[in-house]
Amino acid sequence: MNKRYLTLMMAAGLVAVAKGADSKPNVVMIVADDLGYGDLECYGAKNVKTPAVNNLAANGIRFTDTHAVAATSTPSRYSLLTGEYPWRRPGTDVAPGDAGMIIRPEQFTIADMFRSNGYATAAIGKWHLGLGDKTGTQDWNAPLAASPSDLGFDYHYIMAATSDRVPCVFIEQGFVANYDPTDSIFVSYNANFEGEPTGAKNPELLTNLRHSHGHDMSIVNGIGRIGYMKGGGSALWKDENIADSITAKAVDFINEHKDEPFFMYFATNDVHVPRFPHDRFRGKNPMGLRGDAIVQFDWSVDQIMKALEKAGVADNTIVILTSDNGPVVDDGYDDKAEELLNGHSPAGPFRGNKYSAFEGGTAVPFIVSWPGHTNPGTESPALVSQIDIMRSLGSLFNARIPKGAASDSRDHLPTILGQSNESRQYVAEMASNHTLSVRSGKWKYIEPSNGPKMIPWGPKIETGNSPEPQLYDMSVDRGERNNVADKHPDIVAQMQAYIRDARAKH
Ligand code: NG6
Ligand code: CA
Repeated sequence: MNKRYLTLMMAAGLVAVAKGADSKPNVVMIVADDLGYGDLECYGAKNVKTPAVNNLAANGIRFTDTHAVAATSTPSRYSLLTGEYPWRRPGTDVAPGDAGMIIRPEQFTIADMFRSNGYATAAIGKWHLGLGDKTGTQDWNAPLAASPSDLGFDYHYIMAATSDRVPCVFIEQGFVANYDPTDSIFVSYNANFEGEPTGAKNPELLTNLRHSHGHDMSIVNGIGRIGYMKGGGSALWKDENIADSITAKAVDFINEHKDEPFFMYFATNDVHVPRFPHDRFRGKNPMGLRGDAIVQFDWSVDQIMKALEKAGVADNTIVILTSDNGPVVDDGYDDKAEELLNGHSPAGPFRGNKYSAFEGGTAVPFIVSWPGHTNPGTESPALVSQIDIMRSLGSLFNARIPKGAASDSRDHLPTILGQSNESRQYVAEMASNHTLSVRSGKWKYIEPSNGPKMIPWGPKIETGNSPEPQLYDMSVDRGERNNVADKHPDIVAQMQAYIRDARAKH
């Protein structure tokens, strides 16, 4: 088929995907943090308004069965950005703020894929995949030895880990943003620095938020953190301004690259703890700070959509909105998230939350919009895994991916663009204790694992652990209440075989 003919057919809506043609739409991937399947109005949330996200869903496809690869951030993001399951690389569990860079510079990432196809690329917001060479060896007062610049990102403005972990500064192009030469930065995850207060010893200095569990080490902006840091001066972030800072950088990136194809990974801090949104988002819902953080997230989405519109590129931009793992209510700060739920179910119909092997651990919102290509206001029941995002997007422009890279990712572009409801045959999900679960067709299988029934360190979350194999029929039991493993030994065997295969080195 010649190109002109293909273009004509596309214009007529006859061919929705321009495979092999010069199809280079911009891609904006918005990844929220700990935002649950039930946390958005368009996914049934009643206590909080999310008009910008609703609007995105109204213009695109709302998926009802999409999964992050893992129930915590680092392994989930590792998979999203590399197309490789996290258990293939040791050290992909929740990373401290002084972790060495987990994705190695020689690895081919989703950013390398876009960049090698002529895209400008950016990572803005939460990183949580390590920086520099080796854990604990970074000099935060000089350019870092390794950063997202080595992973295919032309531009980055990121938090090293999470907002509850030191260092509490942004890193821009491999160096502390707004570096304050009068106040050198030191970071340790082993010991405090002499004379520095901690949340444990100086609770009177916790003027903005108190911890409920953990988070009692260094105090920055009146909030206790995980890890110790000293210095930072004017480079230290203020939690209430994080959404403003990262959104402004995202809008700048859009404006600066509107005349060329761009890929932007926009990873919000919302709605991770410490939840401390800007005053202007407060008190707009009955759920307190967690609800306010959802409102703030929606505002960021709105700003990005407006910026795309204003730059004249909205029609040529695929926007994907999702989350890195399931929700959590009390994740270590006394923000009254649990007391103020007012009937809200952060994980929607699912059992378990973040960390869990139950569906609430990895079931995430997933919305895809590409004006003129995605059918407005549709819903897709297809079973989708974030592991496939890399190769599916690469398929837009027939990306060449080196042998061995993105080895677990598969091209499901027609499903992601809503042209097909074809599901991934098997979707693997990893709980925080590395228990693997599999979804396939109507089945959900959780492999046997020892360990406590509840998360032992604070959050009130069911782990999904059981020494017995668990099998649930999701077509009638979305809440995973009725274990039917005994009745279907053949399905159990098939699921176990898949896990053995997926876990094996290849
Ligand atoms: C836990 C933290 C939790 C959160 C999580 C990582 C404690 C007691 N809890 O260890 O607050 O930071 O790690 O969350 O320290 S994630 O979404 O980035 O994976
Ligand atoms: Ca997370």
